[in-house]
Amino acid sequence: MRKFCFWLLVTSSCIVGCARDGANPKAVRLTAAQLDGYAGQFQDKKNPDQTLNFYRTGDHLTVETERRPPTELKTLSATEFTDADSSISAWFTLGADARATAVRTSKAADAAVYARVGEPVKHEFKPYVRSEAMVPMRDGVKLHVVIVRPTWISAAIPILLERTPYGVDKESASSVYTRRPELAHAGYIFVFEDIRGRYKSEGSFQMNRPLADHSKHGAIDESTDAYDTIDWLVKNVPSNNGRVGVLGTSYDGFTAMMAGIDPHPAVKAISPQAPMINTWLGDDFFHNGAFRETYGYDYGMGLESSKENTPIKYDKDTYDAFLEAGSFDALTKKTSRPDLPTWVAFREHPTYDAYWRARGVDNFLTKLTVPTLTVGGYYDQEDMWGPQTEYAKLEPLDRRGVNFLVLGPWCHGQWSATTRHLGALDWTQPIGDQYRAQIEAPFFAKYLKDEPGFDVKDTASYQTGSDTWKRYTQWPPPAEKGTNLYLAESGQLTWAKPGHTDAMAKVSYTAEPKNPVPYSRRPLTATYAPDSHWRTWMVEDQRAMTARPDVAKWQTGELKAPLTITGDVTADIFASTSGTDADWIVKVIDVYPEDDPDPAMRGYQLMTNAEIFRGRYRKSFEKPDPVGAGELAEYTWSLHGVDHVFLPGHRVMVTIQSTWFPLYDRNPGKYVNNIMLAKPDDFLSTTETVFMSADHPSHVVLPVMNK
Ligand code: PG9
Repeated sequence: MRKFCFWLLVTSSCIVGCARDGANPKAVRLTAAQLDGYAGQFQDKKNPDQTLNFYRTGDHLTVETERRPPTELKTLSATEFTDADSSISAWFTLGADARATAVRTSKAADAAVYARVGEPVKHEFKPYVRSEAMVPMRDGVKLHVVIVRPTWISAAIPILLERTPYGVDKESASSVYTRRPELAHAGYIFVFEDIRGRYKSEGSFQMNRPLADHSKHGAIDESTDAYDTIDWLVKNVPSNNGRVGVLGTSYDGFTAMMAGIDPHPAVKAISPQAPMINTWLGDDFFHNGAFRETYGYDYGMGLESSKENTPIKYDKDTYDAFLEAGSFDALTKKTSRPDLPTWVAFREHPTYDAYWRARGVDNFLTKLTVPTLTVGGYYDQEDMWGPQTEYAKLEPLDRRGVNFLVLGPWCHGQWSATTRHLGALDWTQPIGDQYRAQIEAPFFAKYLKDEPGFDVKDTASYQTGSDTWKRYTQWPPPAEKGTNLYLAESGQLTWAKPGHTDAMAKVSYTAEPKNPVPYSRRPLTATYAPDSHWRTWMVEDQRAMTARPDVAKWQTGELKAPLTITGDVTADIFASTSGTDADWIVKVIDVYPEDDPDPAMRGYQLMTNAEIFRGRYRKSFEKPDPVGAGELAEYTWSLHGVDHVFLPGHRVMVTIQSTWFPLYDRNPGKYVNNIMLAKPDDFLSTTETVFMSADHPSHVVLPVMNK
């Protein structure tokens, strides 16, 4: 979900809603001399690209950054300041001479501390003017747009459109510089639209509205709404050059993609970033049939309880809340709105049926209409599948060489932030800033303004481990074969195929629905709660999970040379269950050495790939069927793309488990027609067995570049 949070864009510590504690803070007055004591440039040592500049303007303290125009702050106490809508908070530490030595933007214990490094630096922010309009669609419904237009450019310039369900009222010159600094400095007409049925737009909202049959007169969907909006914009917004780019992240990435289907002729480029492409196969709501329970619950309530975003709260650890409720159905029925349309869809359409197929954008990508820059994160906790699949669908249709992909080790949408980190992961450089300045801005400059500078031929990827940007002529890069890494006895991983019989080579563990494996350290909160670790759980140290008896694990010895994997990883597992259904979760993990030069990373277990497969769908996603108790079946599924170097001294670990809670609902272990409605008695403790024999050689397929 896209949130408007200034600090998020400059820091990585704040997740959402950075408003200070307590309501209606009162302003107090400080003298000019006191305020001058806060002046300076402050730098986060861990993220040196992040600087905050404070200085006095009249009787106020003002803050600005490279990407945030000057904003006057209210004084709350001798050390605390906030802005008009409490979205910015600053807590200063003062030295003996009453001058600020450091500032924090959050009271959280792990919040970044910015140390004073010099005099404040001022930046140039050229002026934009903001206006609003209601734009008529072909069926008479009017959609609300905010238009932010540069007043410092006299020539006709292109439009950049973003269509969102998250509200556009806060968009302004300041938000444009904050969210898209490079594009704002380059000069575009920015247009933000509330999609149908959201915030100030008319009509009714439909989650991931399916593509309509465009040959039918009056049919509407996100593609036609984009078309009608663009038609109106090019005719009504002064000084536009008749060229439009459409971009956005996540839901807005989906709407950007939809603008590229049967596009208006003025659309010259699109950039779907972390686009939701198919919410049953691999994006937000299900992965390979396993239901993303907390996310489905929170997101459905967040978007469908009203026209505006609804914040979600739990009064306990969500692990306990979902466990005690028993099933998704039971939990939703405890609320006053069990009838939210997406919740009803989860209950009534647990399999990949016509309902979900109609919402799968991948099913409709039959043409590459305009230059397309797709962006995705290897650690995207919401829409990792979408970008990789969308690019792969469009690639064979690309006759002009205009299908581009950028992948990096980002969490959902993190390329918009200025940071070098995701959780404990240190990329050593500000790769989001680099992507925006060196790829995104030149992409739009090329296709909307005919300017030189865009040099991506096909794919750009930030490779972890080596910490370098790579360019590839296609994704996955050609001429590399997958290499099988086999699960072997005594917890070994071997490149050689095992030779043992089934009877000798197997490992069993118990899947216990009463005590499922948590996906992240507890306590767990609402997805977007201020203290949530939703953004970073994919890079969390896995040691607490892999130490559990219900997680089977295998690892290589210490690597003598770097092992580079670039491309798609696949799990190919032979397994049986004592029940009649089971989930299989395979993780590939980079185990850092105990003597790693970085003390924080000693023994760290970093997931590079992970994915779930729900056993009942092993033959078909449309027609699930029970697994025979003891049936030895082969399960093959994608663990997605990766670009990572396991360094010498590290080990590769593979783990298998059968619960991943409450990220995914619990598989009862007993085949029930609709897991959403499973009753407490349906949940069985089952024994899962993984085979490692010559006939049934469970393995992962790694796209090894240099073994
Ligand atoms: N991942 C969010 C989403 C997109 C589409 C459908 C459902 C959820 C989002 O961040 O917008």
